[in-house]
Amino acid sequence: MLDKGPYSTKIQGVNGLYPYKVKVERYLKDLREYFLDRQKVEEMLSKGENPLIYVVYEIDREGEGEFNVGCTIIYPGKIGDEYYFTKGHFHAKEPTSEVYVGISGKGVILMQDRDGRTFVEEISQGTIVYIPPGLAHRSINTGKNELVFLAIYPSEAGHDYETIMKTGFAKLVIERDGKPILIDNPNYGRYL
Ligand code: M6P
Ligand code: ZN
Repeated sequence: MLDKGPYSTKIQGVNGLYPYKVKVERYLKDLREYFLDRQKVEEMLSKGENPLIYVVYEIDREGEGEFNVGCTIIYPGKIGDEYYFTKGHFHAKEPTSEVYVGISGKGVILMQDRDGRTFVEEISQGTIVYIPPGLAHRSINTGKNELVFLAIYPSEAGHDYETIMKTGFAKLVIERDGKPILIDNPNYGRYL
């Protein structure tokens, strides 16, 4: 029933959606190239520390005009001063947008265009964030609890992870004096 025709599902807070079709777990090991302090990441991994960073529960669809619906849970935590985040991606099919709805916790949606121009929106319970076509997007948990949000996007959008993996985001969200701030990424574009 989740593959075709109407369905309904329920938001389960930190347990995502039920029913759902796909569950994706991302551990530190899956994000080893993404954090600024790579040395710290390698140190942790070599000690057998491989925390779960985020989980996505999704109902994906196939076919023209369909939407994918997903719920992402990002755990609270930092690598050095850098808050836990999602990988971030452009859509493979450029003219597609996405809508996020904040369920609980607090965080930041970092967006950027292909020239590295940055846009930031805060998210918490009840916030709707619209991500227009052409912007890469990453979600960052700046709070002390899980950040939970819903995502709705065209099922033909696709995920282009490679561009972001190579260049990084132009800005990073780190903690300073107990608060989140945006800084320039010293490594931005390094792998171009
Ligand atoms: C949201 C949506 C999904 C995405 C997920 C995790 O739920 O944007 O498409 O997969 O966040 O983000 P990422 O794929 O960048 O790791
Ligand atoms: Zn997306």
